[in-house]
Amino acid sequence: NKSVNRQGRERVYSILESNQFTLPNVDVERAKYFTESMRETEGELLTLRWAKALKNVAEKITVWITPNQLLAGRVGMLGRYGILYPEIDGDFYREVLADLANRDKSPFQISQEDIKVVMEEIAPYWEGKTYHEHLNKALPEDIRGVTYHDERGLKSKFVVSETSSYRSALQWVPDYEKVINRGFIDIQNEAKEKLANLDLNNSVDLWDKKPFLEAMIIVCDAIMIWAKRHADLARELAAKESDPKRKAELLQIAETCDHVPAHPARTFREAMQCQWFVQMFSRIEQKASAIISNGRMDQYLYPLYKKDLDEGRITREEAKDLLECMWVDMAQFIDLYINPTGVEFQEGYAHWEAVTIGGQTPEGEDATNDLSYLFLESKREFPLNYPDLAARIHSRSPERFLREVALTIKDGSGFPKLINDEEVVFLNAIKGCPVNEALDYAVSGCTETRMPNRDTYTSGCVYVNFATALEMLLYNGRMLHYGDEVIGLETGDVTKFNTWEEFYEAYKAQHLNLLRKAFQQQHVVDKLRPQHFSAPMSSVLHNLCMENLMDLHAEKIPGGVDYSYFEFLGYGTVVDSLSAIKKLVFEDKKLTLKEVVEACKADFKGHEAVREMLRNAPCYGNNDAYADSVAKDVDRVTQVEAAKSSRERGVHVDVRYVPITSHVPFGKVVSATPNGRHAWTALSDGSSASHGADKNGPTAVLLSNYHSKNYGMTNRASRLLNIKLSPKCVAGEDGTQKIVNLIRTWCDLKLWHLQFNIVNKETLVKAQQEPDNYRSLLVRIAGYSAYFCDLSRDLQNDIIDRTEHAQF
Ligand code: 8X3
Repeated sequence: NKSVNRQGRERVYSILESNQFTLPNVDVERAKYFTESMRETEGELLTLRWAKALKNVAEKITVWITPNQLLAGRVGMLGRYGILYPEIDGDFYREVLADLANRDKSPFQISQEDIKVVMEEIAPYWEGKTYHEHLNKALPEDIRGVTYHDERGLKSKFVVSETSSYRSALQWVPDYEKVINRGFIDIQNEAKEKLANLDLNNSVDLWDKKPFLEAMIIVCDAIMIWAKRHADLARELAAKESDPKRKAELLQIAETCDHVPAHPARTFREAMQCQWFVQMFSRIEQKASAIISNGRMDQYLYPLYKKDLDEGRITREEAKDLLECMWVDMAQFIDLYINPTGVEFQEGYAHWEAVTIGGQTPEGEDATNDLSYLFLESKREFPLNYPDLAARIHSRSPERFLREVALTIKDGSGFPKLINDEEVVFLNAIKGCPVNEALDYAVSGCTETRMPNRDTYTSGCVYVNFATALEMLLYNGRMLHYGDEVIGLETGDVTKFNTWEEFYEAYKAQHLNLLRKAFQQQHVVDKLRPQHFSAPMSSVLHNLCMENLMDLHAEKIPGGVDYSYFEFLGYGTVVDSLSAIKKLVFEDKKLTLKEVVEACKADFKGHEAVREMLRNAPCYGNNDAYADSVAKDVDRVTQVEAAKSSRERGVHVDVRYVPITSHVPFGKVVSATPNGRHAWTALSDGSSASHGADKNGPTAVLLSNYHSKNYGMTNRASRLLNIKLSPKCVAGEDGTQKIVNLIRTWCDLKLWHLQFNIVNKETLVKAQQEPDNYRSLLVRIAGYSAYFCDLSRDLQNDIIDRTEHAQF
């Protein structure tokens, strides 16, 4: 979004520019060698089969060193690439692969030979075995009815959408620090020792623990073999290299890969390479949400960074170069969605490999250090959309940190997003995490957090389109998009309700009906996940898995804290609609329900005056007590039901308001709503106000968010909050200070998340008209930034239509 200074960054720009806007390729090797091994091991413990499959991949997959790179390792061909996970959704290949390059959202290319490999060597094995097929068969008919819109479950109904069949788990953060400090030989020795101490006369030891520990040993071998192959490749390339500078770099890469991740890292460079191997190998292991995260990089890298600086082994600029080398290779791994719902929900090549900075130490002291500032500096000077950067803020965050965060936000590329310790630490601790671990959380996704040795895996969560509950109320259990099909409850003729109480009771019945179906769906998902997926590397790095000798995909791990999230979609849309009806129909009696329904049915054509009245009713996002109290009650009702489900299922069932890009496809099945929203347009996103409804500035947005929260209840997690500001209103020193003040207010209010777009409407509209001149314009979507021109027209319009606050 600004002109950048390339001096000193020739290396990373040369790598970036060789592929930045190219169409990503599908690389089939991971799927091929994974499948090859899985054919051979049927009947064995799943964790052992998975470890053997990973070893087969590690031994056979092509190894790469990107030209000019200082770090070795990628898991696919040169350029931008994505890989396949047939165990999840291989049953979609027939429908999707041939047309991948032509789809309008997140296209990929795949060669004809590779399609042949997939269709002949990979897909046949998985036929009838994929997770998605099993889920489609296992869901009871009434749950399927709100989930899918066809027999094979290839099309979402966009009412109660499951997301588990395009990812094996939600985001994850491996314990990188453990590998950096101990190395895989030591980690493997721990498994060997446990194996030696088993009592093989005991059936559990023999049949469960022994194969599990064998799997742990094999997976450690796998990653070390893979690393060693990079050392060999670097030496081969060095032997052929004529440029002495590059030759020396390649020899250094060889030496580094000989040492890590097998042994503890001795230098910052080795720590970076070790982390990169673990990160990349985790992508071979499984598809956890949209890429696993980087954890608290400014914490676990700091000791070796400081040591190298103090001992003169590295300069600050060289450290930054190494970090940026990681960013440019990270930007080449593109999370590939085969499942069409995944494509709709994760538009613009979504990714959230969050790097967490700032926050507190496990002892509760401020954790900010020189590396935290280095990450912010790098983001300002090299405004790439990778990695996703998350700043943890707490009540004692130093002024300098907030100022540098504000300066980075002002650059307008959407970084960093802010996560509030004052909310997250409390919630993690109250749900059973030791407080020092709760203080040591890392950001893992759009807005989610993880404690690498306390959290357990969470299934891809359910997205509930609550704007459809409104429609089902207006049309007696039906939706205009789906005609006469009864999808919700038949609550009767809506125009017959005489009081707000009767009307709201009927809304709640529709709302709770969807919610109960969502929880039942999620319970089936939680039961099936461990039958289909395993994660040996993530397990060997998790203290509780190694204590209990259980795979991290197990349904229950003793000592673990289990979360099960669900997404509330259309919060602003629902609240504004209810608030308008309460005020205009039942209190002021300016409209009848019949008039509202007729206007909505006609998408307000010929009913423009009604639409104006509806739009001018009290709206969420203005610090308006009327609308905010409706918002608070809808959240309360949702949490009461979630608490019930928590008790039934023994997991923390928590509401989140995190849309990614689902509010666009969800809006496409929802006709006009009583807040004056036109049919088939986007719903409100996350916990943000409806488009254009928030008219009182950003502080009022924060206050509405605050007043609508139920702080006395705990079945809550992230509330994603987007705020768009005009560049002018944050210009200069004054502007920086205003952002700092806004962050302090947000922190005091204990809101979970905040992120900004700083861009003018005119710029966005121009970018739509002249995409070639705006290729590198980054915008904030939902927990990640993407290139505006990579987005569909609908999503572009959604961003254009978000309220742009011009002053505060
Ligand atoms: C983004 C949302 O669904 O992956 O973090 O948790 S989800």
